Amino acid sequence: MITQSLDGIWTMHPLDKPEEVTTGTIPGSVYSFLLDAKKMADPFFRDNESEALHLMQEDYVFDCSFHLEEAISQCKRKFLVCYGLDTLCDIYINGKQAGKADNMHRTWKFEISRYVLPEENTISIVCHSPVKYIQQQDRKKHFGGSLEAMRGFPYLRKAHCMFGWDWGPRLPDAGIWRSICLIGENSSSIKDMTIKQRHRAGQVFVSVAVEQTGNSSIQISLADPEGKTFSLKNKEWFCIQNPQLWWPNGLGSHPLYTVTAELKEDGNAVASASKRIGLRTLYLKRKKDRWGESFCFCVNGVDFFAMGADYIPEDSIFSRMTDERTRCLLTQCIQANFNSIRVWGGGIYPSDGFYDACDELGLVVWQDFMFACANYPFDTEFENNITHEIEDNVKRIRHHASLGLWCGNNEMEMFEAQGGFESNDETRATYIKMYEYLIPHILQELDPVTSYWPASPSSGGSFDKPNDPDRGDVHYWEVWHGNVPFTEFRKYWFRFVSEFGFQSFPDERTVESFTLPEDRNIFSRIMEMHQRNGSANSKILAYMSKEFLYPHSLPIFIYASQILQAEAIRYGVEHWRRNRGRCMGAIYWQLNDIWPVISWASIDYYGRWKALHYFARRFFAPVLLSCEEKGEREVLSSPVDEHEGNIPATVHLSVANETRHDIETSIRWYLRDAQSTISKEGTENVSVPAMSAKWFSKIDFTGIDIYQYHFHYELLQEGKTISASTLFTEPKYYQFQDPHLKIERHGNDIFISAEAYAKYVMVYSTDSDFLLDDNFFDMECGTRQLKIIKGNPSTIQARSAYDIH
Ligand code: BMA
Repeated sequence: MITQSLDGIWTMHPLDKPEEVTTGTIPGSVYSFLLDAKKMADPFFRDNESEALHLMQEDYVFDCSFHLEEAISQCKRKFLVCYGLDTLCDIYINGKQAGKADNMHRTWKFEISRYVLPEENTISIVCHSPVKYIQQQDRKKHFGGSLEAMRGFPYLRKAHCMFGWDWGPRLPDAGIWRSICLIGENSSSIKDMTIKQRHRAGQVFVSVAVEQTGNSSIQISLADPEGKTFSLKNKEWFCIQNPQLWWPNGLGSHPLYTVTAELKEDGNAVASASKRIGLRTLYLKRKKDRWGESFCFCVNGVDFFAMGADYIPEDSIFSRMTDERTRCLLTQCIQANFNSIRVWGGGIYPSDGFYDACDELGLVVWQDFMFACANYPFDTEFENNITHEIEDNVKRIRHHASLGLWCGNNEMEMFEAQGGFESNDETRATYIKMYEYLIPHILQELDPVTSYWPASPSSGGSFDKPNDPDRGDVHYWEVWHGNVPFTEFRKYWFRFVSEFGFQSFPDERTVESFTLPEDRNIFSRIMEMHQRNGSANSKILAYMSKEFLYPHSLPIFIYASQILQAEAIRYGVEHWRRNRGRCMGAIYWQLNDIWPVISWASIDYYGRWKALHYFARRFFAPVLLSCEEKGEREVLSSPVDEHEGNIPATVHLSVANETRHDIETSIRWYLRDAQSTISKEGTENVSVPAMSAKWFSKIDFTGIDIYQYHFHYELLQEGKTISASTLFTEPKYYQFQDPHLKIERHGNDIFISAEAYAKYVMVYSTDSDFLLDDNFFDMECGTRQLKIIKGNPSTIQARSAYDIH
């Protein structure tokens, strides 16, 4: 097999305006070509999105000429292989139609032997307007779906969120979004390669099955992580002694083995394929228990608590999502101690680079199929189309060590059950066909090993209470969408929370990137255009009014909104980790952003960490000391009740140990006032078995002045002190003293000192981005040392909860 890449320089023009030619780079799109050529305004700035959307009313043609390489020209059969065509495309080689495509999630392979000429050739790909198409189809018959997306979106196998979402703009771009190449084949080629594993004590058996077109001899080799190779026979079990097992982040290392297959004719290699695998067992474990039914991932026989967030596409201009950028994002998941990530169904099946990085970093992937918040026009053609899509992606992804679960769709079982998105008996019948018949049948054939879950959330399928708190996974949105206070999280012991979230504003400089100075008011039209969830800016204010004093400047408002978000999510995660065993996963909504926007993300479009990401680094730490406090916030909702004088002030400490080692350590606690003066203290030696959570001291301080005293607690862990604090009242009522925060920098070391108790200390710079080993933390009077782990700011400042007024 010989490959000739067609990536590189192409031209593009609107179908009916051949004179308007733009040169650009493939993989690329209408927007990427026009943006690179400075022929369109940045769609992320102010309200430019509308103009950009308008451009997609047209059809566009992408052209390129190529010289067919001699080696391919001599091959018997020649193919055009497109790894991503977005979406309604007609493909012409030398003016003759060689193919058609209608699904951006598929790999398209067209035989072009009879169209291609020995030397000079042209290729044209016409991309038809996705907007016109969905509008036409929707007029014929409407299928319900997410209201933030354009009507008719379920008609196209194109990332749904390109048509708008409650965090994303309507930028339904078109183009050649992944690589494109020519392939020449003479005789044999590898059709498929499947790899199986069987685990025994101290041994792993591996079998590789290579399917080929032709009768070449097959050579298979296996290289261990150190590069030592072994040769294997096709479809026969090979025993690996002392296997190096693959573990998720925090549980062990992530060694990878490489399987390579070669087809040989007369001693020459005519085709080859190579896949990296990890030796592990990994499945979704469900067992009836006293609460209902468990739902947890089990790796190499060890049940673990899944910790992570939901992933959405990283950029509305898809060709800007490079493997390097993705790896950088995933590395930041590891920096926040994630062991899992959920790929949400309204975007794309990520690139191979995404899964390679997850394999190397130890991130277990919950992989939705690309169906979300929609009813689909299911007929034979649609069935065929999605069957190919599922086959392509399952074959591409199934061997990855990181693949933890295939999931049918996002939220549709729940919406069908509730009658949402215009669901009816017909859509429910389609639902069952797609997610409980078609997909499981394809998986039975192509990947019977990886667990399958029909929907997120689900309790197992067939509309049986999909969001049941006692079985399956849950999307819990009463906090936020339902406006209930985040203290509600503690009323639930979900078995696995795959979505729950809280919005915040991104960094000031991110806001500046899409606004003019006059737009920088949270209720301005431009700010609201970058807030796609109804009137959520006022929702943030409503939640904030319960926690903080009114912030008088935009920077302080942004800071307070980020703390609010981080506190809300921490409140839930810590509770679920304390109840480890009953709950076995907390995946918050959402990791990242597709554009600069106010959203639930913990890392914004520019890669800037919100307070939540630093909080995640602490609340997802393998060893977590947390405190279930009861005070004013937890018990009383109205300030009127303050005067009744019976507000409790109790604490209950817990350690969650998500490591494979027992730990022996000690806990120290203090009751302090705003000057950090200690009025009570205690210590406790604790031992916590591996993979468990344990409750410790329950201490009652009821009667103290809750506006003056706070609880400070520490865990000594491997020579390091992990410290946190809690109030018994809302931060707005606590009588903070000015901590006069001071910063000194020596190289990458920062020393921050406080003259009083400082809560939510944010260390920041207005001149550049940087990352610290900790931020948005609480500190008592004294000095704390921090490390810069990325960036080199020229000025550094700090603020704390005292500054919110
Ligand atoms: C969930 C997701 C998304 C959505 C998010 C926030 O339901 O599946 O569809 O963006 O909530 O509303």
